[in-house]
Amino acid sequence: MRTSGFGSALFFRVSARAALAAAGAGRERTGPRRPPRQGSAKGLPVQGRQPYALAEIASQPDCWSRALDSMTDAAKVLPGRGERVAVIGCGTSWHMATAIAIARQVAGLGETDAYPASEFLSSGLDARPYDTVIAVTRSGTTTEVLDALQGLPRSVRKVGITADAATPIAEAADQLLVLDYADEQSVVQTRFATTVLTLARAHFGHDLRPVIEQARAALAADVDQRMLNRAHYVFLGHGWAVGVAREAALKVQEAASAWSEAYPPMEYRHGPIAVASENSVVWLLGAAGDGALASDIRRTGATVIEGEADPQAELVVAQRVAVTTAEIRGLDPDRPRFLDRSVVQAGR
Ligand code: F1P
Repeated sequence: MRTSGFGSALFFRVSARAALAAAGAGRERTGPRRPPRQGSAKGLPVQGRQPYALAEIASQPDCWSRALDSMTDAAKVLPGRGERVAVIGCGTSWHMATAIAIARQVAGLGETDAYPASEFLSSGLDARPYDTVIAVTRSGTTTEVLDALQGLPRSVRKVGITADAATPIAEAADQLLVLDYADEQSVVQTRFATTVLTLARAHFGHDLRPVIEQARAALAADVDQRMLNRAHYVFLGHGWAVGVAREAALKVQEAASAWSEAYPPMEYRHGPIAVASENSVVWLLGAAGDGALASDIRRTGATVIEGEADPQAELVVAQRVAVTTAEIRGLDPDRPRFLDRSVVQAGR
């Protein structure tokens, strides 16, 4: 086994086979690890405990710091300058893939694309001459992600970023980055996703220390009451924050069963603004948009939130809005309706 100098399994680089051995797992596929069921039925409120998601959201600055401490090892696995890269995932992991791909490309480190893993093979994207394909998957069990990796030629380096090495991603990938310290009990992903993003952004040269401080401040502050329990949420994010905006919208859908959308800011006036009303909250992540956009949106009656922090720190606030809104609505934010930790297709 090739491991990092950390001397622990908290964050390490191993060959795929060694990862399975390190986790004490056999070769057989393991099912998704599920949080203990405490509610009376799917989607019903859970009495007597705080949602796991709240503690997981609050732990993000610590997880991000831990990721920064492990950058030397991460850099051995993450792609170097000039490599042609695709980043794939499903759901939250796809949105993080989008943010990572745009951030890398904008940093001038090489061509980088992002795709939903479910479209990768069917659209013939696997035929493009990628040097490295990175699969982001907290569970390590998502069928579309595993299929996409397994369909690639041997010449393509396959990197898995996961929270659980004792899963099929260990066989499907050539190399793993394991962020088990960022794994979650809640079905709804928060800290795993943002820790992956932290790792990638730091690798691309972003300074994450101020972002960690912004997130700590955001966690210490009260949530703006105007953001809670609204009928309609819109998140606007520019550049790599397009992926963050989509992730914020997904959190609101998953945790709070609320209607949400996400766009690049300058797209919003090209149609979607027609839906906005006094029932809407429109959130410009990282003060996205030109000077006139916010006032154009205000004319619809919508509440406009002009974020001033780094979009990744603002995502922490959006996660809190989603979970708090779920609680107001009597929903269990840890166990959204019809969702499980991962989608494992029948018979696989
Ligand atoms: C991906 C995912 C989650 C989503 C839901 C189903 O999981 O789509 O993002 O919230 O729980 O699974 P993974 O491949 O990152 O484990």
